[in-house]
Amino acid sequence: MLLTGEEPLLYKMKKIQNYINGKLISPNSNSYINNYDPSNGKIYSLIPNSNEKDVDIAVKAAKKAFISWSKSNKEVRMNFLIAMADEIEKQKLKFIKAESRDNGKPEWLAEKVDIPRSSANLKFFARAILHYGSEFHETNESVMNYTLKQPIGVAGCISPWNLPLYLFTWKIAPALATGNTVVAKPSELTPMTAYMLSKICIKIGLPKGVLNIVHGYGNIVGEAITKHDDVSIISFTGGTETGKKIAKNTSTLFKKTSLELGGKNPNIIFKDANINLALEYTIKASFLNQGQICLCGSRIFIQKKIYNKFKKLLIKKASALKVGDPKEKNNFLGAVVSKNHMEKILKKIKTAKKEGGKVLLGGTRKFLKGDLKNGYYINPTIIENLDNNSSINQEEIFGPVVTLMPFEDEKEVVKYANATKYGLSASIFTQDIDKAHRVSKKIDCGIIWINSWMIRDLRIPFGGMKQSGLGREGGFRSLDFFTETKNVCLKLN
Ligand code: TXE
Repeated sequence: MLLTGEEPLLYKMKKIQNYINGKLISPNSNSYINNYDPSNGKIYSLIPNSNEKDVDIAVKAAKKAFISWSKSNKEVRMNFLIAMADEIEKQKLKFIKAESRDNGKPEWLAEKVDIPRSSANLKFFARAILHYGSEFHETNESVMNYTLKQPIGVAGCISPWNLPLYLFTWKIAPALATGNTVVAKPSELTPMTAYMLSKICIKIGLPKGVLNIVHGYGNIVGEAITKHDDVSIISFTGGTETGKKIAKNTSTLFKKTSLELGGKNPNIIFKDANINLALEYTIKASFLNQGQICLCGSRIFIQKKIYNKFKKLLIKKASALKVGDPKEKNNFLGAVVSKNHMEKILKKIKTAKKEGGKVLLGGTRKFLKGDLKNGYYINPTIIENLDNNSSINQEEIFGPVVTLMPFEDEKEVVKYANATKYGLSASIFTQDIDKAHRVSKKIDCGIIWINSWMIRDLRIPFGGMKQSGLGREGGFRSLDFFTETKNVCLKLN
């Protein structure tokens, strides 16, 4: 819904601003989008409804800033990124509360994961740039080659709502560290912490135009960034359907593009697994962040011999999870990100039932009392009796909903695991290490965890196969992505 400026209550509300050319400014349209607090369904701030003109101004500023930023000493770039991270850490309480309010996630989760990872991303790439080398090839006694890794220009960084500042910094940090300038767009559902970061950039004196943050709708602002002639490189994380649209726009303009998209990840429990360990990780992989992580293990395959036992234990453990006020420490799940998203998840559960699914736990919206009565809460949901080919097992739900499926043996589970259009991640639980390696080799996905889930080392290649994405980021790969490779051949005469 757009705000026209007429509504008296909303008129006074906190307005987020774009950060362009070193300044906080209103959008060209002077219109705003309502920003909802998912915990209570109320509007609590306003987001710039920016358009192509705002993007163009931001790109021009970034293009100008590129002239000096691309030539700046890498220690200078490192120091700015570290200063950003230090400020996030200093203001961490404010950031934790803001992230939770904007997204609906529990505050304890923002404190444990989102905010520390955001500053860690900035520091990691700040330091990585100091250790980034390039290749040298000696062809023969008189011929040698050296490879330059040069900044490209203006990078477009488009990030989603599930891990807002975490994924925003995951993109802007390597882009800036390598000497590019950036036009970034956070999700219109969770713009607040990126806005707070823009204030930090002003505080630490980041040169104007180096980072620009344009808020607004994806199909307007996001699309304008991907289509702009002067944006040479795009890094995107979000849904597969959006990824397809972006790929269309960037491929005809030959822009370097990295896409981190959705997943329908298998979580495989063999009969010889350490059951307690498998249970502990399965609970997290199913319901952490309300199941809104691309790496969540939403298809749980359990070997037939332990199917009933594991199912019972999982239901018991999941039914003990509390859903409610994100501010409450004991709540494992908060609210899902938006009303639309909640309705989409509930609709998928309905479809699952129509397709013959038996709901073993949850399956419903949870209504809280008092001020939170209109919040977007969904009970942890476990469904069985669905074929791997059913739409529920093929489409990403991105909510606290998992399905259980029995399997006979290794061969069968590998077949099931690979039978989706996605290929992002998988978890394998077994105490037979040979089997774990064998199965890892056969599963078509970019990231595999053995006896664990979502342990992240920022140096590893991160990304998906098939429709889960294009390219890998992480460590020096991110620095490779944000640079152009140029070989220089020298012949000594
Ligand atoms: O994400 P979108 P949505 C999945 C999840 C979810 C589905 C849709 O299944 O239900 O995607 O979610 C910007 N050009 N994931 O619609 O649209 C948008 O403004 C350029 C998985 O909320 O992909 C936002 O900044 N940009 C996922 C970003 O893209 C566009 C995380 C992501 O939004 C655009 C989120 C366009 N045409 C959702 N349209 C993951 N893999 O982590 C939108 N955007």
